[in-house]
Amino acid sequence: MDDASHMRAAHMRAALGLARRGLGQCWPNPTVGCVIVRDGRVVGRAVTAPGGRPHAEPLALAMAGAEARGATAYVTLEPCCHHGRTGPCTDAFIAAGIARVVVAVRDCDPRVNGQGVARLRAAGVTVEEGLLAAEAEALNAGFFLRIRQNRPLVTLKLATTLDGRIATRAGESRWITGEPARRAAHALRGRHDAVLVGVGTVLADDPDLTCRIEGFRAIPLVRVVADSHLRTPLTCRLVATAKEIPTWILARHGADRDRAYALGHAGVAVVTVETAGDGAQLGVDLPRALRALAARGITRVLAEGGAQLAAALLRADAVDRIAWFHAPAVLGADGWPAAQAFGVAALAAMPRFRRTGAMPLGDDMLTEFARAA
Ligand code: AOF
Ligand code: ZN
Repeated sequence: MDDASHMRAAHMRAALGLARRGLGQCWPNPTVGCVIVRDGRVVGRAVTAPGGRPHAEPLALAMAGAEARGATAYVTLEPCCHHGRTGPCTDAFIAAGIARVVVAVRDCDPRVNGQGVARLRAAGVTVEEGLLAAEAEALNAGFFLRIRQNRPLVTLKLATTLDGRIATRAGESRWITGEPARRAAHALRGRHDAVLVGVGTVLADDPDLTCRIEGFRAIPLVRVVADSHLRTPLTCRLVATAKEIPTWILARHGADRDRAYALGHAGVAVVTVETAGDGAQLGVDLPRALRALAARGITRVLAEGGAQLAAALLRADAVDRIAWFHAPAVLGADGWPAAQAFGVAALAAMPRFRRTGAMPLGDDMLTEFARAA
């Protein structure tokens, strides 16, 4: 690589770093980073605002002011060309006199999908595509899945012993991993749109499911419970705080109406999901439940347990990534497993993943995986 391409990659990497800050906060929109460079100097930089608007480009342009004329803009996603609540980003670039736009990946939203690039070129702007495309694709994997497959990205979080246990035989589980790992788990919540648990976890732990890192999030994390028969107690913490923090329950079609009404009155959104055939262990058909979440705009879900939910997601081939926190401890076979049985007989049918990262956290480890291609 020559100096110029090093600099271009560095600017795009900076734009990706900005975009990363928006993870968990921009749904239903993607999080986009934009860096504007004039004569080798960064004159504007921005990320999509919380809630998904304004887009990154007008924010970066506002920072650059008159210096945008003749400058190069690095964007992690193709600029939009549709008329949303504000004008198209392509037109904002053109009006500001941006000379060159470097795009990491195209926006698969059918309103854009190549038309943003075409519009810029038609206006005489030089457009270059594909710089750090794989990184940009992975960063917005949740948004791309929502648009292309009508489902969000699912990250399964597991916190276990070395032998994959999550509680003693008496059900004691606090705490298997140490403080640094638990903080990292909260940061993980911070980068997802929603956290998903099975009703068994609500009944056993009465969790808050919030991101308890001060200042990490500008919009609240949506809390979702898979609860086919509406067994979530009206007195649990999730319901008690549902008016302040978005709380959704995924229930079977035909679940008790009075309970649905009472939960709704408490501020919970009860989302009913049709059940079909092998609607599986939780009674909620998970692929359909995930589609229901995507329809509401969710792009990134962190599934936190329990063992039934983990098994049902794995069986449905719905796990895209795994964040595995493991402590240097062993519980043995009478400890509770991280995933219930889900009927794998042949190794060929076993869900497989590839390792994408590993990080020590005190005595614990976080190992990250993505679906094997
Ligand atoms: C950009 N820059 O920062 C983002 C973009 O509802 P609207 O009008 O906000 O449009 C949403 C669409 O805009 C979304 O589906 C995606 O195609 C694009 N998001 N585009 O130029 C941004 N967040
Ligand atoms: Zn835009």
